Amino acid sequence: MDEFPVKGMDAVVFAVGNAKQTAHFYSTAFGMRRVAYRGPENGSPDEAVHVLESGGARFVFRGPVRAGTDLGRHVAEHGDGVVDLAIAVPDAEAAYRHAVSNGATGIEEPHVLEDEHGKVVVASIATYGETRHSLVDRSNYSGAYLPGFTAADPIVAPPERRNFQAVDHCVGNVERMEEWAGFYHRVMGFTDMAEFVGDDIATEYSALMSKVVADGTRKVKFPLNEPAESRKKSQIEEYLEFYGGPGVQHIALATNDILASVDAMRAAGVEFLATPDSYYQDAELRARIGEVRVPVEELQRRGVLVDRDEDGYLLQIFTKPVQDRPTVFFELIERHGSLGFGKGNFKALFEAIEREQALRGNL
Ligand code: TYF
Ligand code: FE
Repeated sequence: MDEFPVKGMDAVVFAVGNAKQTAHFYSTAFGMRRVAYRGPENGSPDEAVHVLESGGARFVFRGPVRAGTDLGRHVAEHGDGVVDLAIAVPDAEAAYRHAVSNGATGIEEPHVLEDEHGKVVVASIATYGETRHSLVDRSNYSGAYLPGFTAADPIVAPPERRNFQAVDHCVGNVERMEEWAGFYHRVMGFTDMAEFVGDDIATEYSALMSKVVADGTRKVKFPLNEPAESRKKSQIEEYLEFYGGPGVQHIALATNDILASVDAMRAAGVEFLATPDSYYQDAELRARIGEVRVPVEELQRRGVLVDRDEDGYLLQIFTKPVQDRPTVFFELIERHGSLGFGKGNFKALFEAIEREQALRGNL
């Protein structure tokens, strides 16, 4: 029996300086639809919260409305960032008890939120840095998000085609990868996935170590990065310095047409990392990736990366950081069988990240 059953990601919750404008950006640039709101108008005097969706992916943006709040302190310290990787569970009470009895720090005891649309049970535990995991059971709820929120109109008419339909994985930058992998093993019964970047690769070009923990069904996947010694300053070191400690580095969003999504998001002003033409001309890579669903020239035109393993292939591309600080960014990923994370692309990807790091004067 699964000791910590999960249903998937419930939401990615961000703390931001201005939730109203952030909700606008994710509506117009990411093509998300606003579905719910809570703020001073409906019983939340200290913060405004906008809830946006794209298929099964749900982002929640919290912004301080007045001076002197802890949310405002969080934003001042870390900049815009992720405060909660909320996990959907079938039993929040049982999940919380399991976590806490295995060493997790409880933040919120299980409690019931109720309104005319039903009830939601929520609890939360601490993870790396100031990040938390809420454990959410919304199986008896039909409202827009949570009790206390009202349904809200989209900010702009959402595009006919979604740019993404689910959260594929959520990556944390930490100081001690093994310690946090152990936390997920112990507290949530997660296990390691095959992808592992150790010291060997680290010193060559990546300046990081990385491993992936996931629940038994592989619906919730959390890669964890740790800075590694190298000639240059690690991109993870840069994150830790500018975020002010451990936190969420990137959110990968699953799409079924990465070409259309990149085109739409780029046209709306989202900046993606560039991939040099040499990547696509590399004979070894061309041989390894074989046939994919579109001509390689289509990938090259947009800078989309390809990786293949024994199960299939994946297409992926990364945005530049989406706020002034070089911290949180996004990935679009289109999977065709592969369960990996693009290990074959690490060299090209990390070189692209380092070009940006150098432009910022942080390499
Ligand atoms: O999630 C992953 O593992 C991939 C690759 O700093 C990656 O998206 C790993 C580390 C990193 C950026 C991307
Ligand atoms: Fe990723």
